[in-house]
Formats: sequence, structure tokens, C-alpha cells
Amino acid sequence: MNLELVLFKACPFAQRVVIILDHLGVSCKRTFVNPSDRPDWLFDLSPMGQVPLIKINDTQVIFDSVAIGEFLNDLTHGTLLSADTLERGIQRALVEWAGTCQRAFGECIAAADEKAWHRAIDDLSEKLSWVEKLAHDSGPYLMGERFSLVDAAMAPLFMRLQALHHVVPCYDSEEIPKMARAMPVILTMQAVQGSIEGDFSRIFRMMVAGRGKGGYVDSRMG
Ligand SMILES: N[C@@H](CCC(=O)N[C@@H](CS)C(=O)NCC(=O)O)C(=O)O
Repeated sequence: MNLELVLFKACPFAQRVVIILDHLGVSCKRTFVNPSDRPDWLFDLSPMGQVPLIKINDTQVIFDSVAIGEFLNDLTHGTLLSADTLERGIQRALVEWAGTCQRAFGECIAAADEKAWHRAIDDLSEKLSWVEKLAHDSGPYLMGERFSLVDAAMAPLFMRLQALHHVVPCYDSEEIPKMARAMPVILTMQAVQGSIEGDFSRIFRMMVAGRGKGGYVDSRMG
């Protein structure tokens, strides 16, 4: 099967797919698109012209990182979702929820001032508390012994949270012990480390400048 992933360089949703591809050992061509100059063909392949999308044998397309992740896992008879029906349902719910957390993170780096920052960080903490609540008591990964689609969905957010934490403290490990336990394990995985091309701290700086120029986080970046 011939696969081609269409992505933006710093898109956290596309990064999930890169992690899954690498973890499963699936080879796939990558086509980068400029987010500020999206080609017309992107809108022919994906309803909102969003990335990621994956082309299969140049004829079929699957859009949305959640659907692509499940497709790749099915394709390889992978173990990124639990064999247990109930556990699999919870994992799927968390993969979806990770997207909501990711968007809440975007509001944090976009905060115009301190008041907006506190509002955004409180909202993110509240959203992350659901991941903490549903994560397994024992690790090393969020859902137990095995790396799962939940870890792949949260990895790009963990990378960004860690970068933000160096600039402005944005979480208390004692309040999120299960995530704090899984975060370093996930972030040091080869598939995660290799999922962003280039220096992530530079990319993060650009993300903040793009979303929140002159705002609370940007003004603290020095
Ligand atoms: N639910 C989608 C979200 C994808 C998404 O928001 N992609 C962003 C880039 S990170 C995008 O294409 N933004 C352009 C737009 O929404 O117009 C997924 O999980 O794939």
C-alpha cells in the first residue's frame, strides 16, 4: 500500500500521525503544505482544508488524525488500542478529548494579558484533570503497560506543555501524578523525539509569536 501524509510542519494533530507511523514502522511519503498558503487541492481532499490527511494508493483519502490513527493501527494489526471493548471505548474517548485539551492549550499561548492567561490556564487544567482521572494508576504509559493511541494523541501536547513550563510554570506535577509519570517516558521515545523536524524550542517560539504576539507568554519569552 502506497501512503502519503499531507501535513503542516508544526501541526500537533499531524504530529500524532507521524508518531504512530514511526512507532508502527509504517513507511509513508510526507508532503508539507504551507499553512498560510494552502493549495486548492487540499480543499478537494479534506472538507475544511485541514491537515493531517493521508492519501492511499493516490486514490483514496482519510482525513482527521483520530481516524488516521485507527486506520494505521488496524492496517498493521497494531496494539495501540486495548483488546477489551470497554477499555477501548475509554481510550477512544480520551483520544478525542486530547484534541479539546490541545485547543485549550492554544488559548493559553494566545492569552493577551495576565487575566486572559489565568482564565486559559485554569480551563486547560480543568480539561487535563479528565485525562488524569481516566489514566491508569500504574504506568509507564497513560493507559498502563502499553503505548496506546492515547499516548500518541497527548504526546504533541506534552511536548508543548513542557516547553511552556520552562517559560511560565503551567502545571503542578503533584496535582497530575499520572501524567507527570508518563510525560518523560513518552517524550523520550524515539518516535516522539523524531516527530518534529528541527529545533523544537525555536518552533515553539514561532508558535507563540504566531498565536499570541505581544501577549502574556510571548512577553515572557525574552
Ligand atoms: N480534528 C482534526 C483537527 C486538525 C486541525 O485542526 N488541523 C489544523 C492544523 S494543526 C488545520 O488544518 N488548520 C487549518 C484550518 O482549520 O483552517 C484532526 O484531528 O485531524
